[in-house]
Amino acid sequence: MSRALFVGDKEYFPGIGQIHYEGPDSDNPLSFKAYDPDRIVAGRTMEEHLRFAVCYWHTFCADGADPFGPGTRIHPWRVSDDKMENARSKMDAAFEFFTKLNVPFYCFHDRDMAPEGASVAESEFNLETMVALARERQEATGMKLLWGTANLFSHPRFMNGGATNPNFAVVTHAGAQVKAALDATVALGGQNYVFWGGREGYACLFNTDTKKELDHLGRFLTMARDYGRSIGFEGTFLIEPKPMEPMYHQYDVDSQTVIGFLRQHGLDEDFKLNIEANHATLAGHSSAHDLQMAVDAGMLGSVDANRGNPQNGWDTDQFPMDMYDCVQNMMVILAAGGLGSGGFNFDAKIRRESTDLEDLFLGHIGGMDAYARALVIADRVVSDGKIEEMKAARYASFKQPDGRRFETGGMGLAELRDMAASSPEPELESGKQERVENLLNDYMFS
Ligand code: XUL
Ligand code: CO
Repeated sequence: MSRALFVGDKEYFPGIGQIHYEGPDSDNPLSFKAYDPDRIVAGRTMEEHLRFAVCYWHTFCADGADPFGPGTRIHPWRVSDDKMENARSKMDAAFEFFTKLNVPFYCFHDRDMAPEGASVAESEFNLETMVALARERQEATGMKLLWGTANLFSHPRFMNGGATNPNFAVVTHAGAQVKAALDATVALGGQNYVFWGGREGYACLFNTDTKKELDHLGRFLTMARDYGRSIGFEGTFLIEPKPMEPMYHQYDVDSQTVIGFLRQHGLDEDFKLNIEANHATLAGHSSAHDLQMAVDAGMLGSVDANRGNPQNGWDTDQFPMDMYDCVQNMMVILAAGGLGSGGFNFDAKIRRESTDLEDLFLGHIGGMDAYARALVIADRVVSDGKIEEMKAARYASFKQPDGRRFETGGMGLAELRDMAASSPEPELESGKQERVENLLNDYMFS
């Protein structure tokens, strides 16, 4: 059954139809060259593997404004001075975009979808009103919600943080927003709920009680978990690590920091990680590293797919297109058995200088094709098994009886010492880094 590509009498992206797979030989920029939703790779369709999501904030809210100048893009869904009327037209534009792009999922912050009101109750009412409309649109289009979240960083009251704010009165507002955003996520059948630290961090150690703030964060997340479960949220709670921006120090620095925090607070059964490529690079890691750390802990939840700019450390949120990064990320994800209830959310924005409405499509098409290509290449790497075999061979000594005994706790430090003393100097064993890197190029380009 073919579905209407937009609702009502206004089409926000005229002249653009549904984007289809046309293959690598097509010269139509508004087509997929690699992303073929029904193509089977490693036993699943591309759509099932990649579970692409469009984010509301960069795509429909951000107009290109930066600290040096105002927005450059005109949003045709800004139709009046009435904020709720704009929220409705924005939603129509959003669902038209989702349908035309042919993605299965979307993600939103409460404030992306519904404007803040003059009171907590009015903000809740605004969100409930928009959620009711989103539900209708989801039913009409088949779109699903990958995750919802609350914006605890834009309003001036959150300048010193939300859950970690030194002022309890602000913490209550953070609680009110997260409660409403959880209600919204459940009402929309959201498969996950995300906490990104926002301003959960600090600027100056002299005026900050870090222990207290981190304890408050643990308490707050526990309350959110308990509330979510009490209203029937069965999905995964996700924390999205980021080391800085906007705060000088953010508490959720990287995968390993967050994993330790979740375990310390007994939250590791309900929470996993949402790894954003550009956040990992801000932390001085590759995104594949942060993904691997999450996989090793059994806590990989979802991905915010984007990239930074290699020339600076900022969170530039560009669309992914660096194939080495995409392939390395997909290798980790595929070897781990996939993303489960997570997906690839494009937390990415087109550049300030990209001012055509069509550019929103081009950015997403490029990102989707990049990860579709990466999936095919990663499948080649993983199913061939050569790189994995080389990795395993480096640890072969732990398959021998003494190595096994060391791993399983059957040995003390003194015995370890005696073995060193009674054995010849270990032979140098090459890590063969160049060999595996060359192999990766072979998989990518031959
Ligand atoms: C900010 C960021 C957020 C989260 C959701 O850097 O990544 O958009 O993904 O709050
Ligand atoms: Co993000």
